[in-house]
Parts: sequence; structure tokens; C-alpha cells
Amino acid sequence: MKYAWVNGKIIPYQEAVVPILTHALHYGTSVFEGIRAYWNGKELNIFRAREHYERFHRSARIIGLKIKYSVDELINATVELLKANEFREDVYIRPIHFVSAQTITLDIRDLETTTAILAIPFGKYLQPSGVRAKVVSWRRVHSTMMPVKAKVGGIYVNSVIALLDAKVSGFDEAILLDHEGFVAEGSGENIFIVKNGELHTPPIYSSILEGITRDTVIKLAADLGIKVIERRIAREELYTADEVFFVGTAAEITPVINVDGRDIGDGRPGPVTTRLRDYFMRVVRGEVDKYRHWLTPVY
Ligand code: PY5
Repeated sequence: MKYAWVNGKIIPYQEAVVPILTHALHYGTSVFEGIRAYWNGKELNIFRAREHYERFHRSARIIGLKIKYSVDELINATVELLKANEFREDVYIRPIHFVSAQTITLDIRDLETTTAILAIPFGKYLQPSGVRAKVVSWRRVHSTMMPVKAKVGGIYVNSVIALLDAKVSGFDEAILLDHEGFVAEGSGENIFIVKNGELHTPPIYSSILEGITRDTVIKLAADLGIKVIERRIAREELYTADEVFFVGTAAEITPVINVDGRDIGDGRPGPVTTRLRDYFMRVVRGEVDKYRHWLTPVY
């Protein structure tokens, strides 16, 4: 990454730094996004930029911050940033809006904020051949404790400790239950199970991030004639599902081949997951006309 975008200007990445007393570093007072841009050999396209920046604005509003740049301005800024970096590969884009004031106070009203966009070359986040997941004992935070629908920096400690638990136990990824013991999501992904050819996924009113990839998958499943049911899922249903998969910007569609040491199906990526993933990858690379409107061209 040669350049970053900070408060309206493209500057050398090395100069995009913050002092150690920065409020967000101490208290997690930031909201962020994760967006992908895909290189298809000819074009670089940002996937669902508008939906990501709309959520970015919502996240800020939820914790009482305000982003000065409109959704359109942020999309244009991202296009300019990717052009400046001359990327010709898949890219991960990380917008962040944070309390940049250097102060000890917890009263964030009127504190200085900074909006920045970073972009780095990015391949696979999780093993595409499938991951082994552990249902960890840490629960996904609930809306009565933290605004789980907002992508807030501080809330990610919940994900970090969950993933650490899974990793030190020899697994690849964590599955978090909600406060009532129902399946919520992965540390940085939403989750689906396949049962008798249908998809089941925890509902929006569960303690989940309202994932944009989750929404994409629900729409793509309809095209493939696959029924999707949003309902609460009990932990043991994971063990007997025909297939399980994670979805997210970083994770894309990743098969879960084992949960808590039990193979899912025959312990290999299943046919429904594979069909959806193949279709998803064609959509993000701009090969499906119906969904070209989800892409913002860079060049
Ligand atoms: N749930 C959580 C807790 C997430 O962090 C994410 C995204 C998702 C679900 C999926 O949301 P979406 O489909 O909108 O991306 N996680 C980030 C990502 O870029 C960060 C991962 C390290 O995928």
C-alpha cells in the first residue's frame, strides 16, 4: 500500500499515523468497514461499496459519531485511492472513522474524529478447502450490552478472544453462541447450515452483525432455487447439518468441514456450498450481468 486516504486527502501510507494517546486506541471508539475489490484480469471492481458505506454511516450514528463524508464521497474516495495505488490484484479496503482526540475523557461529544480509508492486496482469509470450527464458551455480545449491529472497534475484542480460544484449542475458527445459547456467528463471519437442500441462518434479531455477504447469499440462493429460512439454530443442529459454511467479506463463502471435532457430512465441502460459492465468485468478478450494479468500477 503506497497511499492512504485521510480526511479527504490521499497521502503516503507511512504518513498516515496516530499519536499513542489517541482516544480510539484506548477505548475502542472507532467504527470500520471491510470491503473487497476484485481484479478479473481486465477490470478492478469494488463489491457492494454503497451497502458497506451505508452501514459505515449507521455504525457511526449508533455510537453517537458523525462521518462528515457522504456515501457518494466515500465511494469516490475509494475509487481514487485504488487508482493511486495502481492495484492489479484483489484488494481489501478498510475504511475507519475514529475518535482521534488525545484525551482521557469518556465524554465523546465534540471530540475530534478522523476518517481514513486503507487498502491492501488480499487473497484468501480462511482456508478455501474448509475450516474446522469450535463452539467457544465466550458468548456473542447482546444488544443489551453493546450495539452489535454496529461495526465498532471495541466490540471486536469479543471476536478476538473467541478466535483465540478456538486457535489455542487447535481449531481454525470460532463459532459464538448468543446469550441464550443459540448459534450466532463466527468471529468475523455469518453462518449458514444446509438441511435437506435448504439454507438455515440465524435471524437479524439474533446477536449478529447484519452481514452484506449474508444478504448477497440469500439473494443468490433464490436465483439457484434454494430456499432460505431465517430462524434460531441450536448448537447440536450444527453437528447434524448436511453442510455448514461461513460468509463474510474476508471469508467470502468458506466451507466448515468439522465442528467441535465432528465431521460435517463426509468432512468435505458439500454440493450446495460449492454451487453457491462458484456463483458468488462469478458475481463478484463481474461475470453475471444481473449483478453488475453491485460493482463500482475503478478501471
Ligand atoms: N459478523 C462479523 C462479526 C463480522 O466481523 C463480519 C465481517 C461479518 C459477520 C460479515 O459481514 P460482511 O458480510 O458484511 O462482511 N468481518 C470483517 C470482514 O471484512 C472483518 C473480518 C476480520 O469480513
